[in-house]
Amino acid sequence: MTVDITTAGAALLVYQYAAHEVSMRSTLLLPLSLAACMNAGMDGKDTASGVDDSGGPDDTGDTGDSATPEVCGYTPMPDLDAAPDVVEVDLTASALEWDPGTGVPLAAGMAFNGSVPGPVLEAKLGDTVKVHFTNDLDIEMTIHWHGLRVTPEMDGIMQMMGDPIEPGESFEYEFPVVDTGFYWFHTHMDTATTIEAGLYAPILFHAPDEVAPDCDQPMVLDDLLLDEDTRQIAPPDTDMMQLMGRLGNVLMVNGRSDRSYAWTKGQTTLWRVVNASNARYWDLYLEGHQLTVVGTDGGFLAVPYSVDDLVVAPGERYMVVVEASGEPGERYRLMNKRFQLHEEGGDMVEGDPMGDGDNPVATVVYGEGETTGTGWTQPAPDVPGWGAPVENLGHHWLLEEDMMGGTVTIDGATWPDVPMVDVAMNVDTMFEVENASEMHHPFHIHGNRFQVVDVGGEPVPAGQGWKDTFDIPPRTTVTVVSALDNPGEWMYHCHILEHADDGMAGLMTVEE
Ligand SMILES: [Cu+2]
Repeated sequence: MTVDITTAGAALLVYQYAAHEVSMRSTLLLPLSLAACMNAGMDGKDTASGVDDSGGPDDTGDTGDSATPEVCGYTPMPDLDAAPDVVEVDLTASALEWDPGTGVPLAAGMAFNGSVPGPVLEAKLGDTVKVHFTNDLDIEMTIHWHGLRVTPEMDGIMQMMGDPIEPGESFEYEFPVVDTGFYWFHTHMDTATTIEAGLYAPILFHAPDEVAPDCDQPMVLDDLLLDEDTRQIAPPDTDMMQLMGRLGNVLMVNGRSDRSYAWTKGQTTLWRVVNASNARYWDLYLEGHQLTVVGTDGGFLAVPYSVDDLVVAPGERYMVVVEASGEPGERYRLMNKRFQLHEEGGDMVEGDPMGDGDNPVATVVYGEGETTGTGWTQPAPDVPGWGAPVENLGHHWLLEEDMMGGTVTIDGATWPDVPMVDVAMNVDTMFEVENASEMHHPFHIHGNRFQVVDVGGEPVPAGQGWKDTFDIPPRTTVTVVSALDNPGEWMYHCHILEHADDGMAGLMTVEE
């Protein structure tokens, strides 16, 4: 008689998962903040232990085998202020050798508060956020609160702050919470290197009436380009590869290539997805499940919609509800489809180290039993009022490739020579972004929020959400509208980080 190793392995898996299920069941019944405390360390902390759990590639202790699926949840930064309407946190950027799931810690790794992604900055509408930031790295840096309508001085742009934050120095960031939804923060200097190294973290701002779903899970997507032999971050590519968009050869969810998540049939999961990749557009689907988009960059939608797969451009966010319709004991892979970054038949060769196929990026593992869940209804949408172009054209941007210069220009120039755009505050204003190049560019505008109303001559249905980062497909013009309620001087740029670092950026003044 022979022992079926596969079956034995499965039995072990079920046994290990049963232990987790107890804590997960409790999580389902707890208020959000307490659940988050219980789950502390289930998320980012794992990645911070890269040095001690680097057992090498053969150590399958926490690999995609999913021997120990993680309980849903996230780690918020501890609030140091007892006042109910103040969230005060300590934030430090430092060097950290973290393991992306290859078993080899990254010598050039960096992290916020010792984890990748950094811990969640969590607050609610109306709070005041105070961040005591310390730069423990040996490079100058700033932090950008991506998507938040803060003041220019707090926005992490050196020109508006005065000076960057020098090594060893501190900076006090402070801003009111005027937006709800899912955002992220990251460094804003030498971004292709520092965001790649791990300096990014989620921001979760709750609406006052928000009811926690059974599972509230930030999902930070990123890819790393590692040297095949050393498994260290590869040295800079050729200029041409930078120009084409540098795609990585390791795909990570929440800082690891081997995440697995424990689910119970019947639960409602809210995935808060952000793409922190340098250049990669992700196209996600979960085997056997449907994804329902309930929110975009700037909060919840009036009309949620279902998709088979979800394209997320660098810098963009989506809030997605996934009903746990799988079967107890089964596993389902979260897959990424290859996204064509360049136009089909374009003048550039498409090159993705991950190949042409679909790649597994994480696993959902169902425990035994079912739950009816706590039920979840999304908070009221904060709906933009247009749904169509408006009369007043603020600016028409033109994005063009300068192959000779090895760069992508905006209005014929690169930073800091792109002409200033001047517009008036509190006026419904339309902007057109014309992409005359052969590749996609994710366009990010700081300081204000926008609604996409037209893509390539096709009107976008009303009821879509707020956006601060939107894809401009090749040879396409995208029209967005904003009331521009946040005055000041704001940067706008391509969120392909190599493009931004190379000067695909400009400034817009919103006059009071
Ligand atoms: Cu670009």
